[in-house]
This record gives sequence, C-alpha cells and structure tokens, in this order.
Amino acid sequence: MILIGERINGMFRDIREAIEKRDPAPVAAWARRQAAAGAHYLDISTGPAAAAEDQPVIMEWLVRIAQEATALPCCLDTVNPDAMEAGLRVHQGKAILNSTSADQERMDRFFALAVRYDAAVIGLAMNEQGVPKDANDRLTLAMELVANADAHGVPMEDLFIDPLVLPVNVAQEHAVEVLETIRQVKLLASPPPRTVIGLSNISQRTRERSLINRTYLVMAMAAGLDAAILDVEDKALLDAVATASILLNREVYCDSFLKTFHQR
Ligand code: THG
Repeated sequence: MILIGERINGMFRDIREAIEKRDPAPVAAWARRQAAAGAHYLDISTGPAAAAEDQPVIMEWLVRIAQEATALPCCLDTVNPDAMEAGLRVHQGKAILNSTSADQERMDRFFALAVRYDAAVIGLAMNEQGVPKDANDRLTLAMELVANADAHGVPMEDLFIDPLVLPVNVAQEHAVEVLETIRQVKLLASPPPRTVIGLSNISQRTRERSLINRTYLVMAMAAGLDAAILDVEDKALLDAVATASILLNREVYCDSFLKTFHQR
C-alpha cells in the first residue's frame, strides 16, 4: 500500500496560519512527522482559503520546505494548473499530480503536464456534472480517464483512478459503490491503472473517525486498493494496513509483522 500523508493541507488551521505568516516551521515539522510515521508521499495542498493568484507561489514554497525537510516525493494537490506547474518545477523525484477530473480540457492540461514532468497522475471519477451516484457511472468516467491518459502517453502504472469517497453520514449509499468501482477499475486496461482514495473524507463530521477510517480502508484494500491519502499518525489505522497486507498475502507473514511494516 502506498501511504500518502494528508497533513500538509491549508484545510488544517496550523498549516493555513503557517501559509499566512510564511512560517516554514509547522510545514517542515509535519513533513518530518509524517515521514517518521511511514508516509511514502506527502500530499501538499494550499487549501481552499488561498487566493487563486497566490497559489503558484504558495505551492512552490510548500514543496520546497517539505522536500528540504524529508526528501519524500510529493502528491501535488491542486486544481489550479499554474500552481501545479509551479510545484512540479521545483519538485525533486517523481511527483503525483492530484488531480484531474474527467473533463476534456482538464485532462488535456494535466496529462500533458504529467508527461512533461514524468509524473504520475490521479484521475477523479467526476466531471462538470459532479460525482456519479453508482459504480457504473464512476467506471464510465474512469474509462475516459484511461483512454485520455493513454492517448497522451501516460503509462497505466502512472495513472491512479480515484472513485471519490464521500462522507458516510451524508452519502451513505456511495461507500459501497466506491468499493465496487475499485474492484472493477482493474478490468479497464491491461496492465490496469492503479487506485487511490482520500480516506478521511469517509468520516468527516462523524464521531469514531479513526474506527470508520480503518474499517473502510481494510474493506477498500480487500477490493484491491493500491494507495490512500490518510492520517499516517493514526497508529491503529497503520496497524490495520499492516494486518490487512498480511491477510491479503501482499506481504510475507512474520511474527513481528507490525514492527516490520512500520520500517517499510
Ligand atoms: N481525493 C484526492 N485528493 C484529496 C481527497 C480525495 N485531497 C484532499 C482530501 N480528499 C484528502 N485529505 C484530507 C485531509 C483532511 C481531512 C480529510 C481529507 C479532514 N480534515 C478535517 C475535517 O475536515 O474535519 C480538518 C479538521 C481540522 O482542522 O483539524 O478530515 O478524496 N485525490
């Protein structure tokens, strides 16, 4: 499982304040903390508050700080193509573009950027009409993402399909459709694209966030999930990932599998 740390996001108050004050310390600290907790990538988002014209500068600043602190590759989380390119320009290593929708203009822009910077890219199963209700309609959009990525020359292993997880308290019927989408995405191409979810979406504004997150992640892993943007500091969550990896025969069992997993 590819673990993408969710915490460097202007949605969180401490990061939003760090961005406002241009204080690198909280960003660097969260980069280090997430690396220590086992993150393979750092999701980097300016957050919804930043003005569009400021986003390229903020994205570049965040990427620089995160990579000076850790050397981990980043998952550049923005819908703003200028901010995406600003981040890619300074990024070291293989980035993930997070993300494009299945809208033609966006796909053309973001897949071209992915090719130019040799980066992977997340394709969201949504378009200008919003997020589909069921697995079938999500898969139709996933197929459009697959076809367009292929036409641009993005290799399938560099395409991550995100079926889009919604909060279970307001969109309960979507949770199972996302799992079905994860299962069937693997049938769209050979080799197949990979799959990713923003896990914490599932539990927004619920109680028992950690329990809901880890239960859903295990179910998604059983459906074939390859990657997740998540809270890497949630110990119970990462223990569940380690255990599911053993039970799904994705990692070799040993008695100290929890310890072994946390060193990977
Ligand atoms: N897919 C893709 N990218 C994504 C998402 C996705 N990026 C953003 C998001 N979803 C994943 N990251 C988060 C980060 C935080 C939370 C949820 C998802 C979260 N934040 C607290 C909240 O809203 O309650 C913030 C509270 C606080 O300030 O502490 O839950 O789906 N490709």
